Amino acid sequence: MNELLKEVEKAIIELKSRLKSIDVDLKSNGYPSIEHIKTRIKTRDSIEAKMKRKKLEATPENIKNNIRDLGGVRVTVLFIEDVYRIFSLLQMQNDLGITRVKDYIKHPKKSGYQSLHMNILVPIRQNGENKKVEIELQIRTVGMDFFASVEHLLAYKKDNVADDIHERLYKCSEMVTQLDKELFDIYKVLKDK
Ligand code: 0O2
Repeated sequence: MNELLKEVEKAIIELKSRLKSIDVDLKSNGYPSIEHIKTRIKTRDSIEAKMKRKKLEATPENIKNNIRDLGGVRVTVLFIEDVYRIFSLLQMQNDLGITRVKDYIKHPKKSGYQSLHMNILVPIRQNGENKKVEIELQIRTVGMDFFASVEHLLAYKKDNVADDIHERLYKCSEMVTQLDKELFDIYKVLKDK
């Protein structure tokens, strides 16, 4: 298990460094830069809970084959356009393998949650061997991130939340969409001047 988590940690470090390098290019080409990069390794409690939900024994082999977000990287940006720009810059890096994409921006979740998720095979070196380790990257706007954090705190995976609270939260997500759009329109007006 320690070996596996060490690999995951290295993959996170590598992906973060790629993202920082992308950020340098964004800035030098006059695009808005990345706001924040946050990383996490899934805790042992959270790994065990997920394995329990999947009704699997928590052996290192099972964990490796069934939990695809042992390592997580979250990037926040100002505008939706920046989300997809970073995505396409990552797609151009041939040694990174994007294995799965879930676009919760084009198709928001019932909760109102919006974010672009992808699983990426990241090259690392471990015990003298070249390996690829899969981790999850989430990219979203600062507004979507604000919504996701509050919704996570109040309602995500909670079963005692009243319908009207879900509805009010959903309306907040619509306001975030509106705010993201309006701020981007203003940005474009001033930028294209
Ligand atoms: P936590 O508590 O954040 O660790 P998978 O096994 O990868 O196929 P999974 O894990 O459901 O299925 O994948 P998905 O949909 O890509 O979700 C991954 C993470 O996105 C979740 O991690 C949450 O952090 C976040 N997320 C997904 N849906 C919602 C939502 O409706 N609201 C909020 N606030 N966050 C969401 P975990 O492990 O489920 O939870």
